[in-house]
Amino acid sequence: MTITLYELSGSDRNQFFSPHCWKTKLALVHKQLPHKTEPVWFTEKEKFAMSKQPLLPVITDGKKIINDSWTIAEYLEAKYHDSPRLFADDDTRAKAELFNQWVSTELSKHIPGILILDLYHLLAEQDKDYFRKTREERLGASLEVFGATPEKHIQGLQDELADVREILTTQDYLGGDTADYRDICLLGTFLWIANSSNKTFLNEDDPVYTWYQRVLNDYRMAIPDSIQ
Ligand SMILES: N[C@@H](CCC(=O)N[C@@H](CS)C(=O)NCC(=O)O)C(=O)O
Repeated sequence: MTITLYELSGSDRNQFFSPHCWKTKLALVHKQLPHKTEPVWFTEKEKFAMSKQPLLPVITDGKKIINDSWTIAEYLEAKYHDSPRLFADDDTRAKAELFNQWVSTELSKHIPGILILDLYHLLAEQDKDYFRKTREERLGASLEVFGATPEKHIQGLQDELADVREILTTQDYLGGDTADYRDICLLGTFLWIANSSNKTFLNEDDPVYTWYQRVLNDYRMAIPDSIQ
C-alpha cells in the first residue's frame, strides 16, 4: 500500500515550502518508502478533513491517518523498523525530539522575516487573504513591515546556528557519520527558505553551508533542481 503525503503547495502544485511537510517527505525518502504526494492549498482543508485537524503534514498509510511531522516520524520508525533508521536508538530519538523543538521555535523564529513576502507571492490567489490575515495576526505586523528587513533576520539565523556550526566542524552530519532525523529537521527548515525565496541565507565559507550541500546531494531525488 503506497503512503500518501498531503503537503502544502504554492499556486504551482509542484512548489512545496512547508518545513514540517519537508521533514515528513525527507523521512519517507530516508526510509526508502514509496509514497505519492497530494498537493494542498491553505484553503483546501477539505482535502484532509479525514485527519480531523487543520494542519499539514498528514499521511495516510492504508487505513491509518496520521498528522504532525514528529508523530509521523515515530510512526514510520516503529512500523518500518527494518528500513534505514531515523533514530539509531532511544537516546538519539530523545536528542532528535529536543533538536526538533529547538529548530521549530528558536531557529524558525528568524525565518518569516526572511521570506514572508516571497512566500505570499507564490501562493494560490485563493490563499492570499487567508495567509495575510492569519500571519499578520501571528506576527503582530503587516507582511510588508515584517518582511522589510530580511538581512537582519538572515544575520539572526546565522547567529542562532552557532552551536550547530560547532558540531558540524567536527562531524559530517548532526547524526554523526550518517544523517538522522536531526539532519532532516534542519534540512527541512532550510528548504522552507530555499523553496520560497532566492535570498542567500548561508555564506559559502560556513561549515553549515558545506553540510547543506552534502545533505542536498544525499536527498537530491526529492529536491527541485532549482535548489543548489
Ligand atoms: N507541529 C506540527 C506543525 C504543523 C504546521 O504548523 N503546519 C503548517 C504548515 S508548516 C500548516 O499546516 N498550516 C496551515 C494553516 O496555517 O492553515 C508538525 O510538526 O507537523
